[in-house]
Amino acid sequence: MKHRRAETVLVGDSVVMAIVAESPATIEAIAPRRSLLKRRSPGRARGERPVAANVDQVVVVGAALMPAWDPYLIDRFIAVAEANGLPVAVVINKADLAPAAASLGVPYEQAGYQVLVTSARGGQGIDRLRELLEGRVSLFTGPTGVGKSSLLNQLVPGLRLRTAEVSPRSHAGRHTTVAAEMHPCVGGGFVVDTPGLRDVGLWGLSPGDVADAFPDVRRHGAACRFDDCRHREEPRCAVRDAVEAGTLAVSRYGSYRKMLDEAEVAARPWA
Ligand SMILES: Nc1nc2c(ncn2[C@@H]2O[C@H](COP(=O)(O)OP(=O)(O)OP(=O)(O)O)[C@@H](O)[C@H]2O)c(=O)[nH]1
Ligand SMILES: [Mg+2]
Ligand SMILES: [Zn+2]
Repeated sequence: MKHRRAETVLVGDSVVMAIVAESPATIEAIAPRRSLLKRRSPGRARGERPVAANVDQVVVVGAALMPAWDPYLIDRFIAVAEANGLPVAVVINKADLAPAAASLGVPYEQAGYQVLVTSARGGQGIDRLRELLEGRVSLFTGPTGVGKSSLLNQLVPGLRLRTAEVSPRSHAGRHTTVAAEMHPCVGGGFVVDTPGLRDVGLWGLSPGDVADAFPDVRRHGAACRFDDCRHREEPRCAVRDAVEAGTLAVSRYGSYRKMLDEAEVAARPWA
């Protein structure tokens, strides 16, 4: 396929292989994909980068501490999965370092996401996480150094993915995982470990796509006065009301506004 410059084979693809006697096996075709996760290439303004095929759900992992929980970054990871049409679960790892870790999950629970509080060190939440993964293809994503590989090492007996201490000075991760890799789970299903990112691009989501990538904003927005309300300064905006009432987290609303601004700038023809 490489010689024919056909489509790139991705982690998670089912392929047709030709195995002829002693010669090396070759991939002849890629089976139709039931899903495709892609995001923007770092640096390149509008290039898309496919990450994995046939993923059933995206598990967005953050650390309660070291590195500190970053709601905006987490919301961006969630939005990329939503924009790819994939279900999302949120994991708050390193709970052993932060007694109040569970409170970080409130904005996502309000949004309707399943939230798991875990510790790859102490073992907290690992059984529930294993249940979440059973029988499905799950992709772990999130910032670098939050413990994605460490969690997978706890979940899958015999797996020894490389992990590394976060920098003691900056508390930042070190980009230890360098490529997406898929591994079988015990209860059936597969997990895909991916390299952590410092940021994740939105690859030219239109402003309308941004609203769609925030199911909680969309849900509250159904009651806005104007059908085309973008939930900024418009009168009788049900989304702003929800923020005021505490049913939509300020952080979620702030992330939506920032990403909407970004999408509008990117959509300008001269940008
Ligand atoms: N205290 C504590 N440390 C953890 C936990 N999970 C992971 N760590 C540590 O955090 C550091 C980073 O863990 P990794 O598993 O390499 O993180 P990662 O998310 O895979 O990072 P990248 O591959 O760079 O994306 C390692 O030193 C782990 O031992 C946890 O639950 N509690
Ligand atoms: Mg890793
Ligand atoms: Zn509105």
